Amino acid sequence: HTTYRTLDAAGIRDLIAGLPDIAARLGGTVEHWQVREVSDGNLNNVFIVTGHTGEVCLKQSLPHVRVDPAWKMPLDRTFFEAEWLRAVQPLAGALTTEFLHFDPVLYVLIVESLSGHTVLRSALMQGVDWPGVAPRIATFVAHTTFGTSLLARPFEDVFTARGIFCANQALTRITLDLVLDHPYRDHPRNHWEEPELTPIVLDIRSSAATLMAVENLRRRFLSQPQALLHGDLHTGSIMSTPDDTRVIDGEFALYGPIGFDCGMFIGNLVLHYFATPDHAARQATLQDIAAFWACFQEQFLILWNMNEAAPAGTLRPLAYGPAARVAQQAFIDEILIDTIGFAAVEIIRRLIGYAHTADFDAIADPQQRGACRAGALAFAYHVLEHHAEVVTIGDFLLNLGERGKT
Ligand code: SR1
Ligand code: MG
Repeated sequence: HTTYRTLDAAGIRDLIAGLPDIAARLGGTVEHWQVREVSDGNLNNVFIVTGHTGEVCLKQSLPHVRVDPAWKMPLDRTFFEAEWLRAVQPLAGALTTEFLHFDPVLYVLIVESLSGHTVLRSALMQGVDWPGVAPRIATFVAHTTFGTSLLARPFEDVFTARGIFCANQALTRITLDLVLDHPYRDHPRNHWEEPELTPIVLDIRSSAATLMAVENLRRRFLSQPQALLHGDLHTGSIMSTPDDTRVIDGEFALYGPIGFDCGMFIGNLVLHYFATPDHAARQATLQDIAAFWACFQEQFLILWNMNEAAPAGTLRPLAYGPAARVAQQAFIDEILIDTIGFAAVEIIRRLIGYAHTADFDAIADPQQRGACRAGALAFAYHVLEHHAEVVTIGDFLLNLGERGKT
């Protein structure tokens, strides 16, 4: 293939017919391969290709945002997703999908298919209670962030990786604008249905404390390259069964503050919390958030203290004992402060920005839907307004639990 073209089913069969390993995985002959489009996200075309003995998932970048052809976009996002998968797979193992192939002309990425799994957001909306998911995501974030940081790698390796992901500028720009800028000003890409959100939006935009918290978060987003992040770790980027959880869609990967990935995940659990009137489901979500944070910090610290395993040239601990533990905990506490801030901006942008989520769509009554969305927005506003104060995950959950009662 010498030039890019957007593939249809015939083009996909043709491409795979020329890839012996993938063709063998599918089994049978090319004319029997079934190609089913399952595009769901905002950016790319996604297909499941099924053969006699196997199945793969094929993703192709478009020269524009999939849901808005007028919004032009470079094609390179599947390249960054392929690089992200190659970087995190040795660290996360079966917590992500198997990389199979990348075509640098067609910008096609082929990965293991997960057709037996459900997108976590949809599963949560169907009312599942899968307590294993949050600890697995915590394991994923702890291992991938620690393992790509200066704590685990010589700076030469980290700087090289940063050089690759620094070029993921189109998608970093999307995050900066859609998550950390547009919701805080009058911008044509913002939208919301319910009038009860409007006074809260106006309060947010006129609160100096809130706006300064957002300014601080966006400086940190761009200037704290602590580790390789997934960059878009919402519940639509996770596929799961009760026992097996995979993180997918790493196209927004960048080096950034570790709390960004933690915050995106927690922010989306909070959206689910407010979208679920059921008391037991809300309690389960509070437990998921608590379990995520406890598991993340425990595993990150275990990895940090496995000094013998760290290769020479990394920032291995020089000091041991209680004072060193206090310093490590201070690093974790800083991640928590980022996490809580990024969770709040994620909640806000999903309610009043460009890209909303489906969580609240299940509420049929418009008044109840509006009240639930307003509850989530008011909570995120409160979190940002008080972001300069010292926070613990306990305070965050207590506040969430109190607001969830109304
Ligand atoms: C134009 S892309 C909008 C959103 O979809 C992606 O999944 C990211 O969350 C992005 O912010
Ligand atoms: Mg995505």
